[in-house]
Amino acid sequence: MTQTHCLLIGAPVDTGQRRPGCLMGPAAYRTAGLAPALEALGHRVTDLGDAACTPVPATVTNPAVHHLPETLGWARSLAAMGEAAMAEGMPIFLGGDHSLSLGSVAGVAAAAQARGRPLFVLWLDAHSDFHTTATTESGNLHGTPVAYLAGRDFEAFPPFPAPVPPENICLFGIRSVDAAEHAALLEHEIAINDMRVLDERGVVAPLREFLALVEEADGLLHVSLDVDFLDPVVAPAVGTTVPGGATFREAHLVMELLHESGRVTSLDLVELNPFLDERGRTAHLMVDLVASLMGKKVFDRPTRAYRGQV
Ligand code: Z70
Ligand code: MN
Ligand code: MN
Ligand code: MN
Repeated sequence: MTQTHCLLIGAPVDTGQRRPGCLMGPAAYRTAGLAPALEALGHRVTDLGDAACTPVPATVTNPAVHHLPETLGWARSLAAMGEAAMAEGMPIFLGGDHSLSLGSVAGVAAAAQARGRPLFVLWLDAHSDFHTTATTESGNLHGTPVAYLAGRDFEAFPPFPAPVPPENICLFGIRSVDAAEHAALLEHEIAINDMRVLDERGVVAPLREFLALVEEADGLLHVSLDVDFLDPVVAPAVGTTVPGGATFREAHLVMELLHESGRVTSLDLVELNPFLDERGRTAHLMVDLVASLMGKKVFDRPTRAYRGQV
């Protein structure tokens, strides 16, 4: 099995929404044994510790937006750490709320651009996170990173390095979209695999279609895994639970297909709120999912099935 150098980047970001607790995320992943789980699969792990935040003074027109200087500060430091880590191996960002992706994906995109490789983004989430600083009504910047990485107008933030073309973005699992996001998504050629699609087609066909595009373009693939992609029955440790999410088995299958693709070059783990967890079960599930993404499986295929070959 190929060994990956995994670089863990703690991102205790709590400013992209209003419920305290996500800042405990990196500690929860470490406590749940993320590093040993990766090492058990033969990977090399370097824990870079937690990023720091120096607030960046700034304002935007929309008065709803809150904690802008802090969120900008996190984005700046995470982009720098992410870009540097891409030169060493595979950055894994331990969130922290989803506003951390305003930085993580920017750093990854800068690294991809420097290598002359196209970047693809798989967004595993209940939400489309397609607000701009101008359209968000909640003012919660965790609802904005897809718009930023797609290159939409974004006040106060540095221009996104090499915006990701809409055809390279895949939203997967979404089931909560605000009106302004809905209207904007219709204007972009972003693949939208909402729950209606996944119920009808399952997770395999739509994911394989997207992975085929990555393969064809010889692209790098960033995966952003929001805990609320999962059904709250199996993953209760999130601020806003949205019913009807991915099951335990669907989520593992997605991770196994991603591993088989051999294309994933960076990963965000976001929105875990350990304060809302039940005896660490959500943190442990997230660690298990990362293990599946990094090659953990019951058997190597093909195996003998009852009367025939799989
Ligand atoms: C809504 C907003 C959101 C969670 C992302 C929700 C955004 N679209 N919520 N992740 N839990 O406020 O912009
Ligand atoms: Mn999200
Ligand atoms: Mn979400
Ligand atoms: Mn969320």
